[in-house]
Parts: sequence; C-alpha cells; structure tokens
Amino acid sequence: MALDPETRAEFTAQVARFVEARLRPLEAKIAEEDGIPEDVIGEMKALGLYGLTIPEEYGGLGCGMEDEVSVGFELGRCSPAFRSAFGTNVGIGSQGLVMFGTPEQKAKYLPGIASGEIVTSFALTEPEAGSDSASVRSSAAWDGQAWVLKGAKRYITNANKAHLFTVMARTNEKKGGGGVSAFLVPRDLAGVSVGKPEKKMGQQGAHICDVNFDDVRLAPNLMLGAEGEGFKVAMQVLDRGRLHIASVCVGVAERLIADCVAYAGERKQFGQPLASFQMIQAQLADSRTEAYAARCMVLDAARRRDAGENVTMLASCAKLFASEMVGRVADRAVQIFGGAGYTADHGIERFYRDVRIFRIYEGTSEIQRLVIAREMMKGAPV
Ligand code: COS
Repeated sequence: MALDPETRAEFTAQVARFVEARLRPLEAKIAEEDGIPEDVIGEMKALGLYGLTIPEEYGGLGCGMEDEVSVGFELGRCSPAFRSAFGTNVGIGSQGLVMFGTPEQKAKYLPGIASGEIVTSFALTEPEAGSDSASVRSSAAWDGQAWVLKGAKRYITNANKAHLFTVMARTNEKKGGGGVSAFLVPRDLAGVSVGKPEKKMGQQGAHICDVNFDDVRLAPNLMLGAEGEGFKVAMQVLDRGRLHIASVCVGVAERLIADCVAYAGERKQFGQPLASFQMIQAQLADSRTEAYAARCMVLDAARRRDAGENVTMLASCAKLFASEMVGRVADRAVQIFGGAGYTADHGIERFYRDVRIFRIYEGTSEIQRLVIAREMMKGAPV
C-alpha cells in the first residue's frame, strides 16, 4: 500500500500549495478563535487529507509511510493545529482498525473515516497511566452478553469532535500489559461522555478532552484484535504515529528556518542586515543542519517500514531527535527575531509554544530513550 513516486510528488505539491495559499494566512485567526473554520475543514476533506492512510479499497488515498511523512513535511510548514484536525483520522485514531480490524469492522467504519464523516480518537492515556500506559485502569468486564466498559481517559485529541474511539481497557486484572484489550467505541453509545477542551500552552485550534465511560455496553464485535492484545495494538499504532509526528517536526523546523533567513536578510542593525553577522549565521547553520539530519532520519525509517522492517527503535530515534531539534530551532528563531520574536507579530512565539508538546505526546523524550535502549539490549543493529 503506497503511492507511486510521481503521484506522491504531485500530491505533496498540492498539499504544499494548500498550506501556503489557504492555511498560512489563517494561522493567527485560528489561534485567536481556538477553532478551525468549517469551510477549511471541508477543503481538507476534499483534498483527501482525512483519508491519507486509509486503504484505497475503503475510499482513502492508501498512503504508505514514506508518502505520509512526505505530506507531514509539508503540513508542518503551517501551524500544527491544522494537522491535528485530521491527524487522528490519519494516525492513532484509525491505524489500529487498519492493522487489526476484521473485514466487517473495516467495511463499517473505514469509508466514513476516509471521507472525514467519521472523526476518530485514540483513548489510551488516563489520569494515572501516562507514560506507564500498560497500567491502564479502565476496565471492560464480560457480563455474558456484552463487554461493560468503565473508566476515565485524559488528554484525548479530537475527543470533542470524535464519532469513534479506539479505547484500551483492562479485561484481565491479573496480567499487566497482557491484560489490556482494544475496543472500538462509537461516541453515541449510552454512557460515553466527553469533557470540555482543556486550556493549554499552544496549538490553539486543536483540542484535547477527558472522556468518561460509564458502564458502556459493547457488543463482542467491537473488540479490536484479540483479547489481551490491546497493549500491542497501541504500541504498533504508536510506532507509526511517532514517525508521523517526527515528520511534522521537520516541516515546522524548515518553516521557521525559512522565516529566520527572510527576517535576517531584512532586519538591519549596526547598519547591516542581521544575516551578515556570523553569530546569526551560526544559528541558522545549526538549525539547517539539524533539520536536515531529522529529515534524513524520518525518511530512512519510513522507507524501512514500507519495506517491512520493524522500525520500533528507529521511529523512536526519529521522534526523539526531531521533536528535540524543533524545540532548539524554535528557540533560536525567537533569538534571531529578538523582540519581534517574543511579541505576537510574526507568530514566532506561537510556534515556540506549539512545538513544546512534540516532546511529550505520543511518548515523551524519556520514553523514546527507554524504547531505543530496550531495543538495543534486545539485539537491534547498532
Ligand atoms: N510493537 C509490538 N509489541 C510491543 C511494542 C511494539 N512497539 N512495544 C512493546 N510491545 C510488547 C512487548 O513485546 C511486550 O510483549 P510480551 O508481554 O509478549 O513480551 C508487551 O508489549 C509489553 O511491553 P513492555 O514490557 O516493553 O512494556 P512496559 O510497560 O515495560 O513499557 C512502554 C512500555 C513504556 C515503552 C510503553 O508503555 C510506552 O510506549 N509508553 C508511552 C505511551 C505513550 O506514548 N503515550 C502517549 C499517549 S498516546 S498520544
């Protein structure tokens, strides 16, 4: 499942034009209003962005990992809140279903996900289970007819718009990660409730909420994968999600570097453009070098995944490096813009806040290091 190189190039060029002409002019507005206008959402659907990674047979574009990260590089060149609108449909909200769903489950939900009619969310994190995701307390007990789901999930991206959740819940109290199962949970079932969007540091326009399950009755055909496989479903979904996030980090970094080069060329101090000062040049060069390294890492891991390799370690390497890299690039951008970077005029301070979450969600930098080291100890090539 992947696009041919020519189609990929055409599609990414189309996305690049959409980002430049349609999304970038709206960056300040969506941050101010904390929402993306419906007409823009409609255009994203029409472009196929909601169905990027859904197989073609279900109405999606059928992108492979290299295709997905190539699009991620382009989408990163505007406020990351835009990508978040469909990010869960493309990634963590749908990929469990794509990878582990039965033909019936796929036929029922994937066409709506591909068109954007069904918005999906991934509900793993809980108040007491963040990085330690194998310790989820939400539970689903079999009552002879249905699984009865109860528990609370936290910081769930797009929950306020979601029609379908992938929920990880404990079906066996005695086993750790092996006692967790995954379920598809339609939002309209009795007992599902969603809290108000959290106020947060950045990415206004993208939303995260609490989700509560209060004795929600789930028919047996809503289990995703086998009983006890939910933790592995989550981990495999995250392997892919982490590469997607890493590609967006690269795109944001490249955007900020381009903004810095333009500003450093215009802004004069001591009678000369900032760009003529070696201390500014050094910052630009460091940012460019690091962004290039991250791009190479993301592309290499994506291509290996498309070739069928296990990329658990490389996806974590890419996510760790790219998310930390974009933090450094954003920090240098504020420094190069100076007072104009700290005020809202150029949007630099907004990006500085927006990128901070990349080091936290879909696995913190600390968790990425842990995953990398564990894979090395297991004998992954070094
Ligand atoms: N693919 C397939 N299986 C995987 C896997 C992967 N990427 N990672 C782990 N597993 C399997 C392991 O092989 C193990 O299977 P067995 O029990 O059959 O041996 C099982 O899952 C448990 O793995 P492990 O022992 O490594 O679990 P731990 O609880 O010690 O650690 C970490 C798991 C910490 C790596 C995991 O909880 C994690 O990634 N946490 C961060 C979660 C996260 O990203 N949260 C963000 C919210 S989603 S936006």
